[in-house]
Amino acid sequence: MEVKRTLQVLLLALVMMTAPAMGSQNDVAVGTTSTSIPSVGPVASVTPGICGPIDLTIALDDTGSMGGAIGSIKAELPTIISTATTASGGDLKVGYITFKDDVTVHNELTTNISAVLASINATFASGGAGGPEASDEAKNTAVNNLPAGTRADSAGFNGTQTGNYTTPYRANATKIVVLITDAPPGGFNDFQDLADNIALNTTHALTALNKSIKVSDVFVPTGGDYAGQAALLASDANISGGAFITTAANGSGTGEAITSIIAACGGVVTPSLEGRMTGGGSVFNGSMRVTHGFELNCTVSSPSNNLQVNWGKGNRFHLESLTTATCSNDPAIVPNPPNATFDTYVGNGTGRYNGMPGATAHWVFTDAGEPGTSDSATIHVWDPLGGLVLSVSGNLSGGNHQAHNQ
Ligand SMILES: [Ca+2]
Ligand SMILES: [Ca+2]
Ligand SMILES: [Ca+2]
Repeated sequence: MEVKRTLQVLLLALVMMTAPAMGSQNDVAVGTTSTSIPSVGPVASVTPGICGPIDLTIALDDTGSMGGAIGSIKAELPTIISTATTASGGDLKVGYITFKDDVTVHNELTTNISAVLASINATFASGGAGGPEASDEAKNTAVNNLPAGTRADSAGFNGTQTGNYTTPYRANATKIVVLITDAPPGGFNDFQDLADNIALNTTHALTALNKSIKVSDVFVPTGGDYAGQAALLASDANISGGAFITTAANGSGTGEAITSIIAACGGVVTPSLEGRMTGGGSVFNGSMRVTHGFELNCTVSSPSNNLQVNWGKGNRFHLESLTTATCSNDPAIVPNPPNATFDTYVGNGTGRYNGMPGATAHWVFTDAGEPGTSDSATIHVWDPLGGLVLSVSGNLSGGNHQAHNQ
């Protein structure tokens, strides 16, 4: 906030220099000077140029339930753009895509920000038919720079993208995609096929990771988390290093979420700390006990990573490959930190679900000291077809997590 204050002081000084001297009683001139302030734009609390050049894609669910979120974005637009302009050092391109059960490109990545603003301000919530929306295909368009036309989605159902999105991201740019939705992914057929889940949080997420595009997901729980979409979106964001943000159910905070993602150059900027976490225990999903045991390094390339999860009537996940690992210190967790410089482990990996290869998992383990009753575990497991087969979160009921620096 110190930067913001400094900029405000500078702005004030500028106004003072250009304004007539105080006490000149020239009210008209002073008034004219005052009304010129908004044309400068809101002062963003980011360091100028901190992200380098930015290529930003906004992919927005504009179906009937999204009215509150769309209103929030329109209200926040000046701040969103001023933040992006400041963070990019004035080297900004923005693209704009909307989706229902199809995909519409309004603006390819462009420096013509006014045109993008006009498109967003002309957006209104309508349609969408059933709950699922084509967020996975909008992400496909954004990450793979797809041309207009009819194509098959990941489940084999044909649908339409209107407008090209073929202007590539610049090699030297910080590449950011922000996806905003309240719905589970549906591809083009208005049905949440398992392949749609895989497309959203695995296929396109890994493509984004490979292309250094940070995909952040903003979840607007207008109808709650009725189809596991929050976990799908969270896992998707985590894979490419983006942020996952849940807004209020009425959509307020959506615009601010976009601003905060841009101010962080696309999402998570905290580098992973060194170390490893070990332990295990039980958490409950209703009356179902979920047990886990692990030894996980904070570096993906480390050799000896293992994680085993068991639940229900003989269900199990066995980690085979660690995809991402982030160790960080959460100031809200005490002791702060425990006997290590971090207390939180966020990971993604692939492995076997009930013996079948190709399953994926996302987890967050925390260590809040000894004994382990304040430690927590959040675990999501998807089967090889992308179906969510486990979603559990809570404090340990028996067991312990321990963070180590070595
Ligand atoms: Ca739909
Ligand atoms: Ca579908
Ligand atoms: Ca512990």
